[in-house]
Amino acid sequence: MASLVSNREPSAQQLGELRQKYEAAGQGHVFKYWDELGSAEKGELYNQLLTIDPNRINELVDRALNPPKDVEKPVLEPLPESATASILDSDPKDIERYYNLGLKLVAENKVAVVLMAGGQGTRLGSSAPKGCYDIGLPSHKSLFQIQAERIAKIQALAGNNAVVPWYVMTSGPTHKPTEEFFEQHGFFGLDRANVKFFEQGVLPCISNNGKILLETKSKVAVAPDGNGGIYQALITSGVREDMRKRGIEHVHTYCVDNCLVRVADPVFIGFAASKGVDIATKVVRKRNATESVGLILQKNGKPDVVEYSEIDKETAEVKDPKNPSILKFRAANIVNHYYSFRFLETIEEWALKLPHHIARKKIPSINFETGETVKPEKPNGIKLEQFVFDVFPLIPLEKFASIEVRREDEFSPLKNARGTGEDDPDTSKRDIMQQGRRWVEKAGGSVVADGEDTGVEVSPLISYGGEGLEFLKGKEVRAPAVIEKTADVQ
Ligand code: UD2
Repeated sequence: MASLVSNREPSAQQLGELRQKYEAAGQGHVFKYWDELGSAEKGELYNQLLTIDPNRINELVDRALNPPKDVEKPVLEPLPESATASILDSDPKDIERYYNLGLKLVAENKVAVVLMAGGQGTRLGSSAPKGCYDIGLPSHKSLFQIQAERIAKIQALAGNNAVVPWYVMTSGPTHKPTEEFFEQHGFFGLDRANVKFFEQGVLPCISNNGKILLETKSKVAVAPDGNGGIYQALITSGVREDMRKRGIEHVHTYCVDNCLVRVADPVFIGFAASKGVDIATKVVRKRNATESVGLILQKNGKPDVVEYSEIDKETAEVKDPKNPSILKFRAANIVNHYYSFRFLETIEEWALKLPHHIARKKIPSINFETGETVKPEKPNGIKLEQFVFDVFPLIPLEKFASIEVRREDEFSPLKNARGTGEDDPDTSKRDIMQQGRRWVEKAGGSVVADGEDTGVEVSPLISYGGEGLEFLKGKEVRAPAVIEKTADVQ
C-alpha cells in the first residue's frame, strides 16, 4: 500500500504549489521533463521533491561554496596537556583502572556501540559495503564478523549476561546489502534483538552552478549526507530513544574499515567515564605530513579536527618547535569517538548548525541541454556532506579528551584496493596477523614459520586484546596459523 501512495500522481493544485516553491528558489528546472513522465514517475518525482527544501539546499550550497571568511586566520594549536592522554606513556595501573571501570559499565548494560557504515568505499573498488570485505585472513572473516566477535567477547569478559547493543548506521546504497549480509551470517552469533540497522539521510547532488541534479528525468540525484548525518539519524531512526530505554550512558562510535578497532573498548570507555567528558577521541601518531587523516587540534581555543582534504600544506608539514624531528600537528583522527549519552540528549540544540563540506565528484546525471544521461569523466558537481567530528568545537575543552593509542595495535584502515601497498587488504591482514603473533609471544608461546608469513590470527572469541592466552605458555605455533579454540594449539 505504501508504495502505491508514494507513487500516486499529485493533484494539479499540489503540483502547482510545489512547482511554485521550486521556481521561487531558482530550482524549477527539476520539473523540466514533467510532461514526458508517466503517472507513477510523476508520483515518484513529486514525493521525492516533497522531502527536499530547495531554499535550505540553496543556503547549504551558498554557505559551503562561500564559507564566512575568518576575519583572521584561525589560531591552530595542538590540544593542551589537560585534554590529552596517551596509552603509550600512561601508568599501567591507570590503564588497569580504566579497563576495570569500562568492563563494569559494560556489565551494567550502560555501554552501546554505533558503527558508521554508510560510506561507499569507492577507493577500495568493491561494490559491497566495506564491512563485508574479506581481507584474506586464514579464517576469511569479514570486517563485520571480526567486529561482532569483539562485541561478543567484551560481553563475555564483563559477565553478568551483559548486553552491548550494536547500532549499525547504513546509507541508501549500503542498507539492504548490509542487512542481508548479517542475516546470511546469523548475526555472527549475536542476539539479533541487540543489533539494529538505521539509515542516515541523503542530500541532493548539486551542479557546479548550484542547481539540483537529476539522476533520471523522474529522480533527483542524491548522496549520503556524510558521517555527520549520524546525529539527525540517531533521532529520526529511534536509536537514541532505544538507548534511553536501555539506560545507556556511554556510546562508542567507530569507523567500519579499521580492522584493529577495539569495539566497546573498556579502556576507552573507562578513561572517558572517569574523566566525566562528553566527547573523547582516540588518536594515533600521524605517519607523515601527507597521510589522509584529519588532525585533532584546538582551533581558536576549541577542540576541533582539520580534515585531510581541507588542510594547507604548511600546517600539515610544520614541525614541533620543541622537537623538530616530529610534526607539530601529529594527532591523527581515526574515527574512533566516545560520547556521553547526556551529550547525545542535546543533539536538537546544534545538529542543524553543523557545517556541510563540499566534495567535488563525478555525478551521473541528466544534461539539461540535451536531456541525455551523462556519465562524466571529470567532476561535474558537488556532494554535500557533514563530518562526524564537526561537533567537537561545540563543547568546552574541559569536556573533551583525546587519548593517543598505539597504531600497530589499534589502527589499520582499509581504504585502498589490493596492491596499493598502504591501507589496503594486505596491510589489514598483515596487521591483524602480526598483532596475534605478538600476543602469542607475550603469553609465553613461540611462533615458528617455514615461509615469510610469521602471522597468527587469534580469534576475538579467544582474546579481545591479548588477554586469556595463558594456555599458549611453552607451546609452539606454526605460522601462518589461526587460533579459533584452545585445542588448536597442542
Ligand atoms: C575518515 C576521517 C578522517 C580520518 C580517516 C581515517 C571523517 C569525516 N574523516 O576519512 O579524518 O580519520 O577516516 O581512516 O570521519 N561514513 C558513513 N556515512 C557517510 C560517509 C562515511 O557512515 O556518508 C562512514 C564510513 O562508512 C566509515 C567512516 O564514516 O566508517 C569514515 O568514512 P570514510 O572512510 O569515507 O572517511 P575518510 O577515509 O575519507
